[in-house]
Amino acid sequence: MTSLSAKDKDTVRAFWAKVSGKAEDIGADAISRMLVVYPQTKTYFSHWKDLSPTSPQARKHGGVVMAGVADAVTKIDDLKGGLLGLSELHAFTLRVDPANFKILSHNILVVLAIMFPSDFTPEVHVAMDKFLAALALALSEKYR
Ligand code: HNI
Repeated sequence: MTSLSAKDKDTVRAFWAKVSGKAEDIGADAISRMLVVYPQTKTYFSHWKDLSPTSPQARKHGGVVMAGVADAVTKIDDLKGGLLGLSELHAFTLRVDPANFKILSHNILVVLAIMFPSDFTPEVHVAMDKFLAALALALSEKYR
């Protein structure tokens, strides 16, 4: 995986500062799309009452996940170290197949492109893609 350059990190921080006020909306749409487009991801949320795109639980979980992304932005210089606890939770307690981290990252990128078409330049696209890939890798750290 290509690592984040100092410039990529600045780009991620600046873009995040612009969009973070909409974090819950971004997360809710990304989770809803993930459940519709990649229905195999529904297995992890079988305890929810409602798995539809308008599910209040999906909305709430979108906010939770994006709070995790916001935290990761502050730990961008050491994602592996900074996210060990969250990795451990997903590996040992939630037992989420790490293939799903890539799927969610893709859905987050799609939503960012739709919600912020003028800010989502190719430069922002590549920096956010690298950041989400590094985040997914850091979350996979505790699996072995
Ligand atoms: Ni994830 C809980 C962050 C990807 C399934 N997840 C959390 C929590 C955070 C979080 C934060 C709450 C932790 C706590 O309670 O202490 N998850 C993230 C981040 C990503 C991610 C930052 C990637 C960008 N999680 C995924 C993926 C899946 C997933 C891809 C499955 C498809 N996560 C879960 C489940 C829970 C969870 C399941 C528990 C939620 C619940 O309602 O029980």
